[in-house]
Amino acid sequence: MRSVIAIIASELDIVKAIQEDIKVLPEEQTIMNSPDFSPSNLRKNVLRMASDKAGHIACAFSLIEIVSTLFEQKILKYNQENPSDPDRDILALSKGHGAMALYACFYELGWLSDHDLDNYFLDGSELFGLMEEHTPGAEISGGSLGHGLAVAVGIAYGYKKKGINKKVFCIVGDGELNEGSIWEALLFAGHHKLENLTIIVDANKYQAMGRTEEVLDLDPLGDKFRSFKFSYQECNGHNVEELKNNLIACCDSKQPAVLVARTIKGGGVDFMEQDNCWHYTRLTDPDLRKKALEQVQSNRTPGEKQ
Ligand SMILES: Cc1ncc(C[n+]2csc(CCOP(=O)(O)OP(=O)(O)O)c2C)c(N)n1
Ligand SMILES: [Mg+2]
Repeated sequence: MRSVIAIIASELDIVKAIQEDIKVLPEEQTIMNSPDFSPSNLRKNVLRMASDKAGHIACAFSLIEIVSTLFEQKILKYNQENPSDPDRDILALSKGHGAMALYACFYELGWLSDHDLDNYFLDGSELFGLMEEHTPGAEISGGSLGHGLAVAVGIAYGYKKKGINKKVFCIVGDGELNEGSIWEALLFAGHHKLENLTIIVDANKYQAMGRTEEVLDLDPLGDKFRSFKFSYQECNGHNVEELKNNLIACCDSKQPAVLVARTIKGGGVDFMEQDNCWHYTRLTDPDLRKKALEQVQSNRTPGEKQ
């Protein structure tokens, strides 16, 4: 049993951590693992988290190669030993309902524990179904769509003003681009020439209730971003090499940059790719769970015909 002093000391640590914006790592996270950011492994982590209890699986799956590239290719600067390292870059997941994709990476880095993964979305868990800022590695809370980009833009603006040489990445959904607040944040970023900002659009063509082009069409998206003074690129959002090259170009840009990553919602599991019900639906059927895990473990390329 832990002594009273140990408990008080650890609580003081937590208070200090909050004051200094340092996040406390799980106790068992003393030995640094070598992270496996392969898409297959990250999707496996997502399925473990979701199990039969959480939805938004398809929303996390379309993001997997994007987050894998950011971490594996070291496009994003981070310190595995300290998620709050002052020299780190910032990654803000504005489409916070895709949190499992990022939590899958944090688990690989040892920033989340086995207990965290297995209790995801359960009562009393530290990990809710959306992006939670108190989580080690999470920079913002996200879930109310359209807000995360404004926070990321504010951070990028602050860095630029103070001459701090750090990059800010923000991932938004294509449906999220329907939010008016997104366009206000873009206007501000373009006006202030925030070249330290890269926005990645997870362009999976769907949102919660249907196809984005039917709900509120974004076309012509390239013209819109360019007119807001952004450099604009597009690529296959499931191709790591393309993502890497385009993200490097975004970081080198002298303007704020946007990369539209064309993705498949539910990418990696064939029955999810064909049905937007997997936006919310939980994987309660054991046969479907088995099928999903088999496809993920076989490293099936999103969109590949069986
Ligand atoms: C302000 C706000 N309105 C509505 C919702 C409900 N909602 C959750 S996800 C979602 C669709 C988002 O679509 P998209 O950004 O394309 O993400 P995807 O699910 O395709 O990954 C909606 C409308 C929300 N979270 N926030
Ligand atoms: Mg979408």
